[in-house]
Amino acid sequence: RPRVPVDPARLAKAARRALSTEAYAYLAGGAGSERTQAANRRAFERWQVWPRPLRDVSVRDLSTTLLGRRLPSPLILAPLGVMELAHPEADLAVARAAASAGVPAVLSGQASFPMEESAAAAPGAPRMFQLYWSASDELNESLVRRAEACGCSAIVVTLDTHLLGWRTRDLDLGYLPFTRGLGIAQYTSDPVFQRLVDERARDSAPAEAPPVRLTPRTVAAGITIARKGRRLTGGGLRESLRSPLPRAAVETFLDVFSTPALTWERLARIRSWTSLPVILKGIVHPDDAERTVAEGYDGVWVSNHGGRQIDRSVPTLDVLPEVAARVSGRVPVIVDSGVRSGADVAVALALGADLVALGRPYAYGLAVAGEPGVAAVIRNVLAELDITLGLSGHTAVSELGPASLRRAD
Ligand code: HOC
Repeated sequence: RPRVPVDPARLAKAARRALSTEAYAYLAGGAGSERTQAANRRAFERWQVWPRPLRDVSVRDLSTTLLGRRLPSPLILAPLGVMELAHPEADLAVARAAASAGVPAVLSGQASFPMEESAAAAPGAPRMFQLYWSASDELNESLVRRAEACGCSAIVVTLDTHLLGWRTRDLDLGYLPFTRGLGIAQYTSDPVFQRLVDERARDSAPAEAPPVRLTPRTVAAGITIARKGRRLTGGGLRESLRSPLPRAAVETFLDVFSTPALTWERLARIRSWTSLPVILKGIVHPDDAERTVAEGYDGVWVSNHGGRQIDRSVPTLDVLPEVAARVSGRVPVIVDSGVRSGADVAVALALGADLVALGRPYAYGLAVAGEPGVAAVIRNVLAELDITLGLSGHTAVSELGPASLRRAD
């Protein structure tokens, strides 16, 4: 079994070695000159844990609650798309590893497996669904209803991707994932999406072309080929796109994905589709956090999409205290972007987060060793959080606060 480095920098290097150039670029890359990614990390570097010894910390409690559910720790897995780039078992491996640790997984809207398959891979495990609000509200409704049916306990609406960011690494490499039909399994397994593809194919295919028949397994030949090996092979994938079937699906996806017209008013339609709690992800301004609560949503997720959407965006850790000051105690505050370790989790909690979401490190664990790799990364982050808690003189994550930290000069 491949060794999964404990050190976050060595873990990223091991993932780079395990992946094709395109796959690593997609997972590791950010927007523009990747200044937001760097700023996310710098924001963590500005804080130091301020230890208080001689307190009895022999019993420590990492547990917390989210929307009325007790969780073993404040860690959750952020939704990451196109995980088949990292490993053939993709979302299924992630769902299993998260379930073994009791860590909630947020099933990605850009997943490589339909949400029902991820749910079946980890029955009873805590899970949520990430909705990218597409141009078709009929499709959005269908995705939300499927999420409810497969046991998701909340819908996380991602609000920072209404236009795809300027991803320089992907642009230079030809945008492999989305031009080749990867990461669109939630759509291709959806009856509304199938109908949209059928309509598109009918309009554009020659009369003698076979009728379009989509199944989660067959729609994008690219997906099937990518699952056969760890490394993506360009020739086979390009060949597969000669078929009208994946092309129609990919084109339909690209048609509906961007929704720059989304507003607070339109977002409110989600309330007629589900009674599940709705968490808004991509909130970085305190006024938007305030409005999230005023409009009756159930959680604020402070995120800049891991620095993947805007170059020079505000670092999430810098705005977290201002957001938390406005909404803490009324709705849960979740934060992501730049979290690499258990000590990072402790800092984010001390600055006002109720839960902290981990992204790239678990994708790297997946790339290096599949499900055990994800499990190892989760284990390491939680172990370091526990040690940081104890060494700084706390017995519970709820004790972490501004007094636990000192701002670096
Ligand atoms: C063309 C659709 O969250 C990412 C993901 C997925 C974005 C959807 C792109 O890469 O950050």
